[in-house]
Amino acid sequence: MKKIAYFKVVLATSLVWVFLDIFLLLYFSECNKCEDKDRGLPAGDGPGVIQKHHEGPGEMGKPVVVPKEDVEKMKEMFKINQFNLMASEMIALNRSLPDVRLEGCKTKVYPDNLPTTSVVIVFHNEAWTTLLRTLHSVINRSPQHLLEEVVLVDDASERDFLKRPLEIYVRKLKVPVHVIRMEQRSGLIRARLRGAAASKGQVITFLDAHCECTVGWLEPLLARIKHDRSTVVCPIIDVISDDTFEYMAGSDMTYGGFNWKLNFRWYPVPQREMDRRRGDRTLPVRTPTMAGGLFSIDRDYFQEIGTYDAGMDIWGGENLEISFRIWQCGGTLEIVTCSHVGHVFRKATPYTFPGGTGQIINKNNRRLAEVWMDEFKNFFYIISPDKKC
Ligand SMILES: [Mn+2]
Repeated sequence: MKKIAYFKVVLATSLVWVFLDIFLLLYFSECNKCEDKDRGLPAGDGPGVIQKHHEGPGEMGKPVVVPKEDVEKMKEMFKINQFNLMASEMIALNRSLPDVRLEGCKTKVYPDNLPTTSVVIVFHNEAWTTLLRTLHSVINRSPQHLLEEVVLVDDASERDFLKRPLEIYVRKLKVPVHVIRMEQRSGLIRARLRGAAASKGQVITFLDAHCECTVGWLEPLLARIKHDRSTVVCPIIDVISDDTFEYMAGSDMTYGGFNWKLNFRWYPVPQREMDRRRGDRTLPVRTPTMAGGLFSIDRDYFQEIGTYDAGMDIWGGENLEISFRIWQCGGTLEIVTCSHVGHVFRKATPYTFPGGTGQIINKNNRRLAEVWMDEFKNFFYIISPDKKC
């Protein structure tokens, strides 16, 4: 009889523990308390997020397949950042990527004494996982002695996880990461200028907040600037799918141009530029304009050319403005084909601007035309007669 009583006590205690475990599991696995606006922040930063073994979703840049039962939820979450946030949350913050460089790039040797760079990243309501994946890829794929620091500039985000949780997270990283806050929504240009002013590397590298740097991305950029500090350099921008987060190599056969509406456009690299490089595709391409999100520039040269047009608002036109400025102030703008950085291209902007996007881009483009285009500005006004004030 004593044995049975003993057994009952053991069973009862075990059951209590089992129920407690189930309760804890259910409580923490369901994110009951998450508000919609805080989506994008994973439940923790434990081992599931930083992966050591590269077997999880999205590794080697593979597309992520969302389970059928989650498709409706996935579509809802897509609206928050205009990319597949659910897929992004499934991928490790330090996922592996393929080496997409041309064979000739993999064996290039760069000088030891390259200038150091500060990486400046502006964000506004960015998702936790895309921002942190950008950061980890910068830190993990840059030689530490070349990376002075990372400066994150928060352009007045409203999401709580981008406040203190972000500051706590970046403290444990092996590279100094500073978080700077704009007091009010200031736009890309003024936020970048603030980040640049707060940084100290000889080179300033601007990146978007949803990028992934690949192996060997930094050295070829810095080598060009060391060779000639009036050279402003862009990597090849690879495409990270906004639907699946698949990593797709960009082409070294396109460069930046513009149309007379002053929209940035990609065009095939012309034969004269192929000839100038004697057909060697691993050599940098001179490009008329840059896409804008990703480039490196010598700090002093940036000052000499007068930085950006700080009168431009929010976003749009600033990439052509700085392109025209570089060429007309005696500099050179290049796409360094041995440097690859991925960027999540979106079909729609998730950002809202006071007065609407159209109005802001028109204003910025008018400034661009009036300052840098002399009589060529007339093409712009003929194509877009409503833009003239
Ligand atoms: Mn972007």
